[in-house]
Amino acid sequence: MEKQDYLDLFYQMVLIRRMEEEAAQLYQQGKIGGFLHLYIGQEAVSTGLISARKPQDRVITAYRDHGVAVNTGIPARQVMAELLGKTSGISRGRGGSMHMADTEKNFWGGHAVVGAHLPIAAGLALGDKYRGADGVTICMFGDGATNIGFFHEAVNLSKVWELPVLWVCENNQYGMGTAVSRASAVPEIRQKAEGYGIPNRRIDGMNVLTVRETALDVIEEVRDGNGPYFLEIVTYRFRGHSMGDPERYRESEEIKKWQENDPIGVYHRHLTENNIVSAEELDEVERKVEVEIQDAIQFAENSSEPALDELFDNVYVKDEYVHFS
Ligand SMILES: Cc1ncc(C[n+]2csc(CCOP(=O)(O)OP(=O)(O)O)c2C)c(N)n1
Ligand SMILES: [Mg+2]
Repeated sequence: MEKQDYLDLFYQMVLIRRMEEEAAQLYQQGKIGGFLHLYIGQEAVSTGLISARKPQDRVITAYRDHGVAVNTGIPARQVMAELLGKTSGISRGRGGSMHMADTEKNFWGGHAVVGAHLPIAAGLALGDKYRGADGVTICMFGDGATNIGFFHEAVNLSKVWELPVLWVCENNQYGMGTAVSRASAVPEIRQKAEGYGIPNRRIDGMNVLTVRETALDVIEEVRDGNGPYFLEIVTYRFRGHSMGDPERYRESEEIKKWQENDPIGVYHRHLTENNIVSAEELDEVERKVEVEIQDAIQFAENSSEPALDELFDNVYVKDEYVHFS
């Protein structure tokens, strides 16, 4: 990695963190409607993972998707505008927090129904295999999603058909207020991949370089035609499940313990202690992010809302487009 690559990973993680801290404020002010699931604490997962993909590799995830949107190259302005439901947002203000997507960047969303995007991922991968394309579909989902039928159907079929898909479980220890130990029959989520004969690994998700290096390896393994691979990435969300979660299911001591391993702090120490970049250079990145975030908020606030007469656009297929014969 060049120095600029190291700085870029830091930039992306700080951008996600600051963007979401501001989003939380905007939510409190009533400027964001619907749900808001923050990714704070998990930034190293999508940043490391997506830094390892090639442009032909597809990315698809659940509703905790703001970080993934940034990592796939969607500007902070368009993410922020989408959160505020504005036409300048990446989904033209129709999707909001849970439905960011940009297929030109090979980012296939943002999905709100737990587990429902896993069969879609299998379908994307089947499409690539069928056409002889060399893309890998990277499908991210939570630990909770692995207890749902969609997961088992999609993961099973991916092995039967040897699909080019990288399954990535972000094990943040909880599905809403339910701890993994109360919902999963096996303590390590990766064990579920064993049942389907899929090679797998469980790794530390608080270290962006661990995630990146592992992803570089396994994405190429999938690309080489070896069928699916399963990664369990162990991480933690520092905030509630969504805004307004009273968090009665965990102790503040537990949160504090994980915060000692804040992925941004861990990476900052790694970079400075190994003299890869200086603390001043990292301060400079943080200043740059601050300007970008303030600009994104202004842009979002000043953008217009979708017009009322467009309410049903893109909802129903118009008659003239339907040709059954
Ligand atoms: C099919 C379905 N069932 C229930 C819900 C409600 N729900 C939303 S998020 C969630 C927990 C999912 O946990 P996990 O997959 O671990 O993701 P995390 O929120 O931790 O990122 C549930 C049960 C839903 N959205 N869809
Ligand atoms: Mg979870």
